[in-house]
Amino acid sequence: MITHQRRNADVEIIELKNARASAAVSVYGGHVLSYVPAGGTDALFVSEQSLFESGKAIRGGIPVCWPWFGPHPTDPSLPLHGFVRTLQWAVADERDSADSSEVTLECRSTDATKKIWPHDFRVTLTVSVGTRLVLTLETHNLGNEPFAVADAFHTYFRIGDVTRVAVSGLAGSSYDDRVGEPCVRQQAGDVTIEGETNRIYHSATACDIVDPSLGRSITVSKEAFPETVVWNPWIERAKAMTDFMDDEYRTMICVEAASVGADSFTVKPGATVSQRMTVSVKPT
Ligand code: TA6
Repeated sequence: MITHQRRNADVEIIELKNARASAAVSVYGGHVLSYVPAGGTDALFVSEQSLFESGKAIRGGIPVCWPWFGPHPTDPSLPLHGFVRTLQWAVADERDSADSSEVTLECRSTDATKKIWPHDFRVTLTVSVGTRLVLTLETHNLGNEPFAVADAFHTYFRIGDVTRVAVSGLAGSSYDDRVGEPCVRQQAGDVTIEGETNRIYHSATACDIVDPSLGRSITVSKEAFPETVVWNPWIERAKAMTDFMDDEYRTMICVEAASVGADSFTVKPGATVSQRMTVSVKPT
């Protein structure tokens, strides 16, 4: 079943529900807010203090960072993580069956987007909800010039206690450490969180978020995303964020499917690039 509701004047929510799972997707931002496998609890975290208003990014769920990740490479006055997470998207298609529900959202270039990024594009996000949550992002170049894109599904996962979680799958990978002086390090063993963490792993391997407090393991796999970003703001940065509660750093971890830095990609005129992230949850 697929139903539409309005949270407020800016934010329309699509609820998808079938025998396998339920989910909620905001048309504003093209943003997945919730994924609950049947009999389980939400795999995604959304801050209780998140704003749901035009011009502000939703804090939690799955923000789409596009067409750049982090600060704009040359103009720091432009928004962090690109601009599609604060655009109104449109519903392009919906499909529903007993075991799977799917919605496709799209956003296109407008005069306003061309003022900050001078390209003609169409981006589609297909959210497929069933035994797994599958997000497919397609970047279409509708213009006459190639353009470069860096992007990410900046996924906030709900966890029981960040100090007890281990992220496996990244051992041996090198990463850019973004806390303190930027440097490159090598991951030894599982990733555990003991302080502010902001790392870009050069690894496309699937990761497991092993969470003994909630008794589950969440697998994140990706196609055409060469990097995995792991982020937790920890105590001081959590306090500094006005749309995030001081103690919420304990119950979230971002494990992001990303294509950034040297792995930004070029889309030729008329071409489409497709990328995918799959999330599955199993009890442990
Ligand atoms: O992915 C990690 C990161 O780039 C951090 O540097 C951090 O600030 C975060 O994303 C959240 O960014 P936002 O713009 O949503 O506050």
